[in-house]
Amino acid sequence: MTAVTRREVLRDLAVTTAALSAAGVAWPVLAQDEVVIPFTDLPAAAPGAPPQRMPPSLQTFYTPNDEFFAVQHYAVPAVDVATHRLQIGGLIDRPFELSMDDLRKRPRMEQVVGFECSGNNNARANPLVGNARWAGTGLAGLLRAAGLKSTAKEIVFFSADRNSEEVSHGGNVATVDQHFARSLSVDDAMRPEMLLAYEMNGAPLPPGHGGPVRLIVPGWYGVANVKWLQRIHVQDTRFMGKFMAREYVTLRGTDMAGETIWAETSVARMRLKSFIGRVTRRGSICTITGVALTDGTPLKAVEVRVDDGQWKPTTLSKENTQYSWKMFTYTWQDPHPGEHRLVSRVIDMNGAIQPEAADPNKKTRWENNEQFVRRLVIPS
Ligand SMILES: Nc1nc2c(c(=O)[nH]1)N[C@H]1C(S)=C(S)[C@@H](COP(=O)(O)O)O[C@H]1N2
Ligand SMILES: [Mo]
Repeated sequence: MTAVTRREVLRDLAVTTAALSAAGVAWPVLAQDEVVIPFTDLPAAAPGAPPQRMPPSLQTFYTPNDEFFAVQHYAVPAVDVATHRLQIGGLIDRPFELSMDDLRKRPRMEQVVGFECSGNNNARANPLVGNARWAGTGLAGLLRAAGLKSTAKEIVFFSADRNSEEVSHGGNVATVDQHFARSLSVDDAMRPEMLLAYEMNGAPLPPGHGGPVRLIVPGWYGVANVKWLQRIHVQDTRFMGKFMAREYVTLRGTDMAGETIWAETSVARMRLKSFIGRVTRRGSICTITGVALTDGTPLKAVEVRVDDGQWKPTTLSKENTQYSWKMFTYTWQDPHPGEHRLVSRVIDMNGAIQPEAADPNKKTRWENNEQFVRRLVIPS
């Protein structure tokens, strides 16, 4: 994939990834006689480009920091670790600010969290996904120390990155400077898994991934994980910022007592999803590897189907945790030479099944979770 192709993934978003520049360098770790079988459902690599290497490479459970995708809507802001302050204010008893040293002195918490950008889609083979071990301090403890007032309803997370935005409502147009910001309800923000992260896979959080400190909201789509966190503001009204109420909004029709009601919702918890990302061959045995994503609801199974065969159970990685991506493998014995179709589906504890096709009642481009049929050719 070229940078241009990747940029098209999200059209108006600035998508960068170190994996692109490293594409010719970081090769899959393969056993001596093991080869990667390329998918034929992807656009062909440009002449001279390294052979197909789709992110996620799925070679490892933890995505290396320099291969983890990055999405930002504005320029990466220059944040000085030594002077950076995280400010907490609004409807709290004790407004305060914290240096990075202050944050590091607070109780340490680690979480393995995998997420995808809600703009991922099968047509582009879902490259915007990763899994990492994040470390920092719990959000709930910090909010408790601040003392939420009884009127507090919503917690807003403002970043250091900002841009001039034209805002138009009711015929009035204003151009103002706005920070990237997202919010959580008090109930969501107080959940024990919410994390203010300053480390990624054991290293200080890299600037490209929101360093020195970002919010990690396990089980939610990427957009919730506010990078370059600067200000936490507690308020008693709904936050209506660009990335809550104008962008990252899904329009969906739902049946309510026999009538289709069209409603818009802010992108939030991840929908049940899985996809195959890698097939390798060693002699007569192929290994199919993929990942599943959930909102934290425990899984029942991930299944794989080859061509028109039965759905077969896969093996789930022992490293999977509640909020990690769920890696799975399936051993495909003696595949016949020729063209094949491979597809996966995930089923959760409540019996919900990843849908086969896109929801015809979803009219917007976020939150795609339909099954992804992969194609490849087994050489004779
Ligand atoms: N401050 C800030 N945080 C942000 C964004 C941004 O543009 N600015 N993009 C969001 C989106 S859309 C995604 S998918 C994730 C990507 O996180 P990553 O770049 O570490 O992969 O960051 C989120 N946090
Ligand atoms: Mo995103």
